[in-house]
Formats: sequence, structure tokens, C-alpha cells
Amino acid sequence: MQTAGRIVKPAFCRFIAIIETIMSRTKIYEGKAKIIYATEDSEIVIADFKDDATAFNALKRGTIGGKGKINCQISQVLFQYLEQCGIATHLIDCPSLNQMRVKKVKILPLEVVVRNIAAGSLCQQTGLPLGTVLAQPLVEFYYKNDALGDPLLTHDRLLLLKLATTEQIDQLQKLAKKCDRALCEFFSNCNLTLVDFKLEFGTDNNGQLLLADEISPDTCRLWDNLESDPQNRVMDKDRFRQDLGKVENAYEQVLERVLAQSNFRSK
Ligand code: ADP
Ligand code: AIR
Ligand code: ASP
Repeated sequence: MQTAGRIVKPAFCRFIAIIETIMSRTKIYEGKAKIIYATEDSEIVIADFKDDATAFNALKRGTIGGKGKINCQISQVLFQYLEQCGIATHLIDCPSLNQMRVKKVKILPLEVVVRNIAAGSLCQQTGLPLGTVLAQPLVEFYYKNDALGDPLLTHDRLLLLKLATTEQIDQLQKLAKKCDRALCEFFSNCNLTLVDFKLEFGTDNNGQLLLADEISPDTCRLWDNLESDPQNRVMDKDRFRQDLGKVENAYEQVLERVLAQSNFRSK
């Protein structure tokens, strides 16, 4: 019996350990740019940043070498900075260069876009010339729904679809503008202009609204202040969208400047 116990116990423990490892790495969701894994704590998930790149609602697909590690590090610095500015985010820490431990949230199916300068779909849909400086930041809500092509929402459509209450819309607008002010200042110190960007928010188990997902060259338009050429100045996913080349270089350059700025701020 004793011999059997000695044999059974370690084998059983190994079995439990394997199950625990598998459980702790259960893939909850795989998206276009990240994989979300469960952890042993039901309130925490791991966001694994991939090198995969898509554009135009995944009509265009490719790979940007090193993007996962770059976007994860940039997002970490920016979330830490926004926390210092009083904005609650989902960030906990980064166990590796392309993995972020975050508070699990229920994502609001909204893409909150803030624009400082006309570019992208704003130009296509309104005819405003590229580069027009907006008198004040424009906050827009898009329905986060790939099947529908992420359509632009009006205030009344948000209410109609019960995507947010009037109070939540107001709160999200204020938060988005606060993020914009803080990020414009941060990027300006990196010699980058924040043209526009997309945010995602979610609610945690206590119902608290947290800034989630990522903030990176995949989700921001960033123009290099040291470049006047309209193509050379592009430092974000537009290089991939528009086949401008040197995509990896641009992402690496943004990371370098963001890290330099974060080191400067922490001194
Ligand atoms: P997509 O779903 O658009 O393809 P990603 O590939 O970036 O995007 O996948 C990451 C998914 O994880 C997104 O759907 C995003 O809304 C979601 N997400 C981001 N942060 C959290 C979080 N803290 N908790 C749960 N889900 C999150
Ligand atoms: N964005 C919107 N959906 C996904 C992303 N990444 C970001 C773009 C751009 C901003 O939102 O990267 O910074 C506005 O995009 P658009 O296409 O509406 O002009
Ligand atoms: N994120 C969307 C996509 O991957 C839109 C874009 O970035 O162009 O298709």
C-alpha cells in the first residue's frame, strides 16, 4: 500500500500540475492582433501581442516583424503614464516583452476614436483635406462589430442599440478627451504628433470603467515632427495600410522614443 501510495502520489501531483498549466493557458479568444489567455485567477487575463497585422477590417493581412513586443511595451508605458494622469486602466504588469497581465473586463462593443487632425475615414467621409487641424478634438463612437464593418454611430443609435446610456456617453467623452490631452503632451515630447487614435473601454467585476485593449502604432496615427514629407512622416499602421514600406523601422522608432520619454519621466 505504502509503495503504491508513493507511486500514485507523485504521478497524481504531476497530473494536477499539467492540468493547472493547461487551465492557466486556456485560450479565451484569438483576435487579429492579440490572443487572450485565462489565468488561475478568474479576474485576470493575459493579452499576448502578435506580429500579425490586418487592415480594412482584415481584408488586408500581413506580418510586421517584432510588432507584438513593440506594441506591448509601448502600451505598457502609455497605460502607466495614463494611470499617473488619473485614468484607470486594465494594466497589471508584463510577464514578458509581448505579454501583458490585465484585469479582465467586459468590453463595451465600442471603438472610441479621438481626432486632432483630419486623416483616414474622416477625410474619406467628409472631404476634409488630409492634415486639417481640427479646432477642437473630435470624439466619435464606432460599433465594434467586424461583421457590420465597425460603422460610425450617432448618439441616438448608441441609445437605440443600448450600447451606452447618456451618462456613459458623457463619461466616455470626458475620459477620451482627458486621454487625448495627456497623450498629445507625451507624444509631443517624443517629437510625434498624435493625429488620431482608438480606445476601448470595459467594466471590471466591480462595475468600474477601465481603459482596456492597447495604445500603439496599430491604434494611433502618429506623425514624425522631424519630417515634413507627407509619406516619410507616417510612423504608424498607415505605413502597412498604404504600402509605404519601412513599417518595422517606424514601429521601432516609436518604441525607442516612447521608452526614452518614459525613462526621462521616471527620473
Ligand atoms: P480584435 O478582437 O479586434 O481582433 P485583438 O486581436 O486586439 O482585437 O483582440 C483582443 C481582444 O481582447 C479585443 O476584442 C479586445 O476588445 C479584448 N480585450 C482587450 N482588453 C481586454 C480585457 N482587459 N479584458 C477582456 N478583453 C479584453
Ligand atoms: N482604429 C480604428 N479602428 C481600429 C483602429 N486601429 C484607429 C486607427 C486610427 C483611428 O482609429 O488606427 O488611428 C481612426 O481610424 P479611421 O480609419 O476611422 O480613420
Ligand atoms: N483594426 C482594423 C483591422 O485590422 C482596422 C484597421 O486598422 O485598419 O482591419
